[in-house]
Amino acid sequence: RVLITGGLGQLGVGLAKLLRKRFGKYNVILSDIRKPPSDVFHSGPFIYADILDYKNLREIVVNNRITWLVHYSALLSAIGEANVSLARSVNITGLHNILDIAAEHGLRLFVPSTIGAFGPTSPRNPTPDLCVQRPRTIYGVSKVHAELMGEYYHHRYGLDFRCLRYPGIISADSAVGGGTTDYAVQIFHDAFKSGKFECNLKPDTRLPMMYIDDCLRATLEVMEAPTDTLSMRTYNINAMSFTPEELTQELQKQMPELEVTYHIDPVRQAIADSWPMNFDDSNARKDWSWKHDYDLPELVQTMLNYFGTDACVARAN
Ligand code: VAH
Repeated sequence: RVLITGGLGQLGVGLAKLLRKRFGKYNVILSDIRKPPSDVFHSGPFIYADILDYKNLREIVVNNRITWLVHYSALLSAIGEANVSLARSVNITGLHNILDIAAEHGLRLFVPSTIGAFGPTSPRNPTPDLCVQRPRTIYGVSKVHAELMGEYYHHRYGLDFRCLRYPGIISADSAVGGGTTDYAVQIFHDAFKSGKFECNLKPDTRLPMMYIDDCLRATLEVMEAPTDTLSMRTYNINAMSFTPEELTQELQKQMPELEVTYHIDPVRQAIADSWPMNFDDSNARKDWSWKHDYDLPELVQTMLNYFGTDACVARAN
């Protein structure tokens, strides 16, 4: 049985759908500290789980015979900078609880890391799996800590820890919250709503990005990879890198009326300028045959299909 923490964030509901298709509806339990929308509640098992409450977590793992844990609870980059103490307790103390429970009960544990686990002194173009990691956000620092602690528990206690460094994830049917890459999701919502978008990063800010379906498939693939194929426990995964300008141009091929202006958010710009521009994921491609499906044109086409291109063009006129 799989437990997903932080399940009501950008990725949890999509991952639950994928894993339920694979393992059966009642073998994947979604959890969060918020009340789920009714459609989520009725789509499969949901329970309240607070990763800061060790006893609550242990009860859930034992009573539901959990064998895999996907740990999605975290405060992301920009929101973490606005609340460092909460980010530290959720992203670090919460992670410690998860590690102890996973080791104690022999769970297979997936914890996502991020392009944000690198900093201004990391090589940025491209950024390899193994290099200097001195991130400048509490989010990045907490994710480097998660990588190091997960690998320590793997080598010291035999914990089956698996970790992927996600690029900025683009999704149509889930809201984003508190990230630096969120502009690349918001542009679609605003293009559909009003035909106008105000971007909070500079037009030439290049960041690694990935469509959500690729991200969730990579997560399932690495969780199912035979242990002896994993030469590492933490892998970069990559699909594409683009700038707001390139994304806008691709979008305007289908929506020429789309108007994009720029109003830079200095906090998010400073974070983006410290992150990788291109990700080297050759180890993931070598060890467990990682391959992305969505490049920029496919991403834009898929997102527009979701929002309904005709409606977009009509509204943008
Ligand atoms: C953020 N979307 O911007 C998240 C993610 C790689 C970016 O971690 O903080």
